[in-house]
Amino acid sequence: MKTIYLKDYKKPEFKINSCELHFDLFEEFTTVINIMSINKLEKSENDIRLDAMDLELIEIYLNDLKLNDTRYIIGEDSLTILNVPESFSLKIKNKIYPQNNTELEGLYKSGSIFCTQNEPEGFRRITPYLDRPDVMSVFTTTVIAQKDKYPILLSNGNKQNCHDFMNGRHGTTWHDPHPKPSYLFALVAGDLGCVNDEYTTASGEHVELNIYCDKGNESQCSHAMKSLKESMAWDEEKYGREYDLEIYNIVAVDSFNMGAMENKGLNIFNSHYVLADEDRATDANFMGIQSVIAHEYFHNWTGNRITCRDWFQLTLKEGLTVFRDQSFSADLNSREVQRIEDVKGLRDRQFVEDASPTAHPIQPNSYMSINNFYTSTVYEKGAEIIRMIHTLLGEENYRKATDLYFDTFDGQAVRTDDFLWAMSKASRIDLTEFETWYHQSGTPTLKVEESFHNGIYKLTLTQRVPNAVDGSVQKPYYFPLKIGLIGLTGKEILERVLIVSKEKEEFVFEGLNSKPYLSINRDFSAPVKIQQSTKEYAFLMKHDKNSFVRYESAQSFATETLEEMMESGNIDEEFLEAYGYILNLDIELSYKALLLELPSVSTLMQRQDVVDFVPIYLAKDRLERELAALYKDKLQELYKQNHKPKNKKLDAISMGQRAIKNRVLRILSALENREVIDMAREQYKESLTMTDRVVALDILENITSEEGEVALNDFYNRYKDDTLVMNKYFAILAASHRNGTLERVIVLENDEVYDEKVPNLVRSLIGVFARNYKHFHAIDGRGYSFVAHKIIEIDKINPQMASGLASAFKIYERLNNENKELMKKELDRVLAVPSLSKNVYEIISKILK
Ligand code: DPP
Ligand code: ZN
Repeated sequence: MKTIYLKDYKKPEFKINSCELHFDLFEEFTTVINIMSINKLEKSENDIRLDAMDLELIEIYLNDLKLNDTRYIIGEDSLTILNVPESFSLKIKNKIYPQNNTELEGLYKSGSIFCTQNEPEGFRRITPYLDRPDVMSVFTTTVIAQKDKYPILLSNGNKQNCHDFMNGRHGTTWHDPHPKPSYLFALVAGDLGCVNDEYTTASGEHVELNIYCDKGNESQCSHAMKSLKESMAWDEEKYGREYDLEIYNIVAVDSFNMGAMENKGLNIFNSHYVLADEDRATDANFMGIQSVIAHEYFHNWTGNRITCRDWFQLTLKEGLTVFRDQSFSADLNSREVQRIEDVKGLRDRQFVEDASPTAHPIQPNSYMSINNFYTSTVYEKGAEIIRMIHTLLGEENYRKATDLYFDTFDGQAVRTDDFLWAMSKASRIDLTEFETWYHQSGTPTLKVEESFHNGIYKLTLTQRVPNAVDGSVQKPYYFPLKIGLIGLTGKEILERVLIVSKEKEEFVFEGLNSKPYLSINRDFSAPVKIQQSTKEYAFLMKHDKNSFVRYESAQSFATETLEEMMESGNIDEEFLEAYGYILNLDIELSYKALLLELPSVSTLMQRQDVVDFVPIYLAKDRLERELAALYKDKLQELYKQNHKPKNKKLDAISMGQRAIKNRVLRILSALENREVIDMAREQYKESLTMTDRVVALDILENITSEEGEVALNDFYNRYKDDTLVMNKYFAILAASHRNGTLERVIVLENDEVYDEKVPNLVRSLIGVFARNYKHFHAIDGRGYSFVAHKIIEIDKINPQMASGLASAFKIYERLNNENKELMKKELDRVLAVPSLSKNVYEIISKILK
């Protein structure tokens, strides 16, 4: 399979000044007419090679003259027109089959709705084009369809006109004045419900806001609409960026490969990130909607107005936009909880990726399928890199620098280097050494050594940078490290941002009365692992004013306690005591819920040289039981204080109460006794929120068969007509630790609600099962075999979905021999499939290398 390299980048040879598209949508097929006005750029070839996938050509006209087939060549993924003049118009008519498109790239159908997904390379499945982000053009689009079935016809930009035709068909023309690359093109046609609102920009422009969804779901769009308006206001205030069209449309569809897509003026969303009410969505779902709505909106400037020169630059728009949406969520909600959640996500997914054979820099230098690079490295680690720049520059300089970035590059397709140029130029801070973060992979470890003599405290930091995947040695990083020093009584002595740039660094602090306590990597100022021999967790949990380090200390304490248990069987009494201390703290409840959470299996597994899951569970289960038994009364009291089953409000206090109460219930459930079963059963029955219901359901499923069954049946009957909610049902069953989980997953595949063509459902059932460490890695090998079989099957339907599932095997190299052997057999089997997609091939071949 072909590998594409950044070093081979060449500028486009042609410019597409305008692109006029006509879509005639029918039930069996769609015809597309594409009229482009094209100019040769300097040094252009005589032939123009357009990207085209599965092209069924009807006719081509060059400057109004029909071309015969000696004037063009149809290749496997291209259409080449021979001998074109300096400046010409090209009209191409072709036929496509959206109804049969299960890959969900290009134009396809989600249920009865026509919709598109063109990032990164879907547009070439619609019409021949220079389908690359650095070719930007002005689009005018006419969509024609049968009026009763598809009353709503949408595309990018502003609406120009509508026409009714004699035969029951109608058409709408849209014009987008902003030049854009083809990956931002979108089209929707359907019989949709709509929620309408408006927004007035800071400079007084009125914007019509619409959220479209399946009819009947309109009442579930209000949170998304509120989030959209909050995002628009935030971007004006924080970045000085206003919206730039008369209309902003969002459409929710059920079949969507990704979370959402920022098409200019016409965002298309996975309905998971739009639809919500308290009865159907959890608090986490509501937060997810707020952040994804914001993310796609923020792309209007960071992604659309300024886009990427090529796909190797993906983090230019994604890392920056994730940083922006994280900052937005922190401003609107709890800053401390937001930061911890972001770091948790980074460590559970990105750190794992960074330690695997698919590790790559945030700006990769090669790929087979660019679809495989929409990763947590490009997104979440990318956001950490922007956050470090923000820390290095400070708020004021950062704002000057983003202003300069927008002023300089508006309307262009640029590189991460251009972004760094603006950051550096406006702030006068040299970022040359910092650039390493863009080009290296793997997570560095920072070894911390301390000494204290005669009032002088010395901090010695040593960076360990892992080799790249190909074995090459990598350079030390340049980064900001925020630290605090705390006195014996718990009083803060100082807070500093240290600049670490060499492999080994020393920092000296003079005039201290005694050896201070070190609070390191405050707010997680750099995405590194800390290795420290002094253990001052209990002290920091009590006295550190930095909420992140307090959390981190609780996590590290629990992690090391569990590791000690795995090793010797002993439980550290001091940890149990510290846990009791947190239980009694009077702090924000969502934050408290995080402090009480034990480290994830993923966290513990990342620290093992050879991964072995069983001792991890056993230790975790045992520690939870100990804590539940020891603090039973306090836990029950906390539960009672905060269990408000009739309160479904979404304010911070109500959500905090639900968070702590459900955390407590989960801890108590380790006791697996009648009392806790009754508590969960009651909660399931009486609570008005989905947040409470799924926690109760999950607990019942995991600790009882009888009550679990009753609750699951009730849930099924209540929500079976709502596919979005049914994802939760599938996910709870697929994640279950009870015996027989695989058998039940296999039965569920035949459930009438389940559909292998819908990515959300596949992710909820198969994807969640592949992250069920207990059953996926079961040593009879059936978990591996099942998932491998599904990858082969789903690859034929939707390669992107299949390669997503293949990620579960990334842990291969680090497994114990027994599991490794079992996994290898399955990976070999997948790789031997003759028609394997490049998506799956790329992931599995890297894993096996
Ligand atoms: N560009 C999209 C997003 O991250 C993914 N298709 O928002
Ligand atoms: Zn994005």
